[in-house]
Amino acid sequence: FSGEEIYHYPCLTHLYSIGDYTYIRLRALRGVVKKAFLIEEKNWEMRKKASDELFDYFEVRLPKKESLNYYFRVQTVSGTIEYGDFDVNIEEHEKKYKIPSWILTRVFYQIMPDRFFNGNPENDQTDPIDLKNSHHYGGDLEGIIQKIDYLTELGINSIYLTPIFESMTYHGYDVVDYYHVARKFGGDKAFEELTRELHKRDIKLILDGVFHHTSFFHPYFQNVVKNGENSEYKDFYRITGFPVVTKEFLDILASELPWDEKYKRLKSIKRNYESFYSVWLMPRLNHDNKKVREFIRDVMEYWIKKGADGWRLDVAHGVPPEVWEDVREKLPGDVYLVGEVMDDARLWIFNKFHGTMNYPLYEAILRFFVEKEIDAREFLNWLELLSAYYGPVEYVMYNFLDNHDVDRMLSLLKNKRKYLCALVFLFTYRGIPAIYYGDEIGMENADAPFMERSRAPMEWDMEKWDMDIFYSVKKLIKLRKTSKALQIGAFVPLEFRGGLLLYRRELNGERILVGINYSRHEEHLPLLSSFEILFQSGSFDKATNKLGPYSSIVIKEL
Ligand code: ARE
Ligand code: CA
Repeated sequence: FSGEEIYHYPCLTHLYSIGDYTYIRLRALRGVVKKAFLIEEKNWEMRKKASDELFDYFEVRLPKKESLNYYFRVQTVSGTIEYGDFDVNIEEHEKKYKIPSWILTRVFYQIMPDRFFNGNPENDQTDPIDLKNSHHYGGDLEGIIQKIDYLTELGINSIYLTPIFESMTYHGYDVVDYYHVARKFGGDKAFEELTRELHKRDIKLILDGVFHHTSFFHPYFQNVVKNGENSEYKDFYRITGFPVVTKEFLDILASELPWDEKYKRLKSIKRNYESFYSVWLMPRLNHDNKKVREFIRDVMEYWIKKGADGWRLDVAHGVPPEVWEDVREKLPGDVYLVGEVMDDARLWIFNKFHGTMNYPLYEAILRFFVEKEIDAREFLNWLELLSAYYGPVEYVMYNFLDNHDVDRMLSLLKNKRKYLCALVFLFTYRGIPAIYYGDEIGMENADAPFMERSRAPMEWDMEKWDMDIFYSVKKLIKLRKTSKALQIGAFVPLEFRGGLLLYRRELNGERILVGINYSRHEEHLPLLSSFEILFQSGSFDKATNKLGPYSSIVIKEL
C-alpha cells in the first residue's frame, strides 16, 4: 500500500492483454477521483470498475498494439492532475506470464472415482476403515472408461479426478503410495487406458495431488512410528516429540475393535505430530525439508510423464507458497496447476498456480444466488474487484457452483429455474467453468447413509434424470466451447440492479449478450435490431423483449 492518492505501475494486474485487447488499470484512494483518462495517442475515458474499503479501481480497454506510451489525466476532488509517463513493450511485458496453451477452450467435469461408476466389481474393496461417512461404493477408472461416450456426448473436454492413488478411504485423501493408482480403482493399467482413451478424444485430465499430508499408513510415516528419532524420515513430517504415538495408541490400532470404535478412541489420544486439522490419519508433511519438496516434484513429474495434463493441489494454502513457485518453474510439460486456496488467491497466482479453485467467486455466487444477501450492484462490485485483484489470471481460474466439499447448488436453491440461472452465469462468465458429476442431470445432496452431502453415487437410471437440466447443460457446454467471446472476450456490464444481471461478452466482431433475471418480476431488456437466441431458460418474449421471473437468455447480436 503506497498511500498515494493515485497509483499505477505496469505490472500484470495493472496492464495485461487477452483476446486482442489490452486492459490498463489505475488505482485511487477511495472517493478521490471523479474522472480518469488514459492518454495514449488520444484520450480514453476510464470506467470505474470496483471499490474496496481503501480504493477505487479504474479501467480502460484498448485494442492490443506492440507498444504503448501513455500517461493519465485525472480529475480529483481538488483539481486536475497529470500522472505518470509509461513506455511499455507489450510482448516483453507479457513474456513473464504463460498459461497452458489448451486451457482457455475447456470445460471441466469433476469426478470422485469411487462414486461414479463401478466398471469392475472384482476390484471392489471392503472398508478397512469402516467409519460413518467412509463407505466404499465401488466406482473405478474402468467405470469412467465405460462411460466415456456419455462424457463426449455431454461435451465436456477436461476432467478433474479426486485422488486415485493407493489409500484406505473411499475419497483417497490419505495416500499410502503416490506412485501407484489404487487397485480398487483399477490400478496403473486402468490409468494408462483411461488417459489413452481420453486423449484420443481431446479430453484433458488433471489429478488431485495431496501433498499437505500423507496417510498415517504411508511407509515414510510408518518408518517414523517404528524407528522414532532414528528414522531417516523423521524430518519428512512435523514431529513435536518422540515417540510420535503412544503404546496405547498402537495397541488400540492393532486391536480387534471395530474401526469406528477404534477411530473414536484414537482421536482423543495425544499425538506428537501435526496433521490436517486434528485428523490422526493425515500427518502433515514438513515442507521446509528440501527432500519433501523434491518428493513432491518427483511425484508430479512422474504422473505428467504418464499422461496427466495437470494437477489440482489439495490444501494448497497450507503449504508454503515457495513450494509451488518451485514446482511451477521446474515442472515439464504444458500443464495446468490449480491450487485449492479457500480465500483471496493473490498470494498464490502469477508465479505459483495458473489458477485456483475460485472460492471467492463461489462466495459471491452464494450471497447473490442463494442467500440473496447482496443485490446485483454489489454482486458486480464483487466480480470486478476479483478481476482487479487477479488481472489476466481471472480467465484461467477454476470456477464452480459446487464440488465434493460443498452442498450441491441445486439443493441449496431448491428450484430448477434458479439453478439454470446460476449455470448460465457460470458458463458465460470469465474463468474456466467446471461442473461436478451429476450436476448435469439435476442430482441433489445425498440423504443415504454413508454418503456425505454431495457425494452420492452418480445416478445412471435415466428415468430419474431431469432432462431439462441435461439438455440445458449440454447446450451451455457447447456454447462455451464454440464462443471465443465467452472464453476470452471482454466482460462489459450493462445493467446490474436488483436481481437483474445484464452484460455483454465481446471479442472483435462477436457480441454475446447475457441477461439473467433473478427476481420475481418481469424485466424489460433493451431492444436489439437483429439477434439470434443461443440459449434460453424460463420465459422470454421475443416480440416485447420481456424476460420472465428467474429466467435467462443468451443472445448473439448480429
Ligand atoms: C471427514 C468428514 C468430516 C469430518 C472429518 C474429520 O467428511 O465431516 O469433519 O473427516 O473427522 C478429506 C475428505 C473429507 C474428510 C477429510 C478428513 O474428503 O471427507 O473429512 O479428508 O479426513 C478446509 C481445508 C480444505 C479442505 C476442506 C475439507 O482448508 O483444504 O476443509 N479440502 C480438501 C479436500 C477435502 C479433503 C481434504 C482437504 C483433506 O478437498 O475433500 O478432505 O485432504 C471454511 C474454511 C476452510 C475449510 C472449509 C471446510 O471455508 O475457511 O479452510 O476448508 O470451511 O469446508
Ligand atoms: Ca469396482
